[in-house]
This record gives sequence, C-alpha cells and structure tokens, in this order.
Amino acid sequence: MERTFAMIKPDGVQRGLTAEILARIQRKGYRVVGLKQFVIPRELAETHYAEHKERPFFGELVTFITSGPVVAIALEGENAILGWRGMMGATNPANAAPGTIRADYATTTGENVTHGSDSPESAERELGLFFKPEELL
Ligand code: 3AN
Repeated sequence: MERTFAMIKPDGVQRGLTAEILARIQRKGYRVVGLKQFVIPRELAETHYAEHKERPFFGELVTFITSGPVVAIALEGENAILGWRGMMGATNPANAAPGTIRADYATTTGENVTHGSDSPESAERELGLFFKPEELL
C-alpha cells in the first residue's frame, strides 16, 4: 500500500471538474484518506513548488496555484504514486495520452488541472505539507 498527494488545481475546481476527478479516483479503486478544499496560502505554495524556484515560470505558477480554491486529496492504494501520475497524464496536455485527465480536460502546461507527487519522497513531503496527521484516516 502506498499513499500519495493529489490535488485538483484552481482551474479544475473553477471549471467544476471536482466530482469528475474524484469519481475517476474512486472508480480506479484508490481510497481517499484525506480531503479538503481551501485556498493555498502563498508561503505554502512557495514551499510546495520550491524545486521550481529558479524556473522562469515560478512566479506565474505560485500566482496561479493561489488564485482560487484547490482540492487537496490524500490517496491510498497499490502503486498509488505512479498510478495517479498515469491517470493525470504528461505535464504538457499536448503530450498526454488519450483518456488521461490532462488529455481530456486541459490544453496548457501552466493550467493542467491536477497535481500528483512524483516519488515516495515527494509524496511524504507533500502529504506532510498539506495535511496534519489527524486529518488523515
Ligand atoms: P507535474 O505537475 O507533471 O509533476 P512539474 O513538476 O514538472 O510537472 O511542474 C509542476 C507544475 O509547474 C506543472 N503542473 C505546471 O503547472 C507548471 N509548469 C511546469 N512546466 C511549465 C512550463 N514550461 N510553463 C509553465 N508552467 C509549467
């Protein structure tokens, strides 16, 4: 069993995709062990995306991710980290495989609907940033 951090970004929430994305997660068979909707404070956004600090799109990324409510999700399941990344599809929706969330619902790399941790280390780090231990089942 693995746990990972998934997020529906402000574009996904604003466009009313929350129920659709949660339905895909549950149909797949992952267990939702943490769930909350909130606006990410700027400081948390900067910490979450610290690895991109030097990239030219960092400012834009932080502004976007704090621009409206997100849905933070803790998922549990076998191979959940890679499995959820697979369900999201490639970062650039133009390269995302048909049937993935980004292929089906996004057109730009900057606003690509969902986030998912990319390794066990980042899953642990991101779950810790977004959830208190008592918020997880
Ligand atoms: P992923 O979200 O697939 O893990 P990362 O970690 O490379 O992709 O990028 C994190 C986020 O940064 C992306 N989801 C996207 O919103 C943004 N991003 C990445 N590359 C670019 C880019 N070239 N231009 C604008 N935004 C980008």
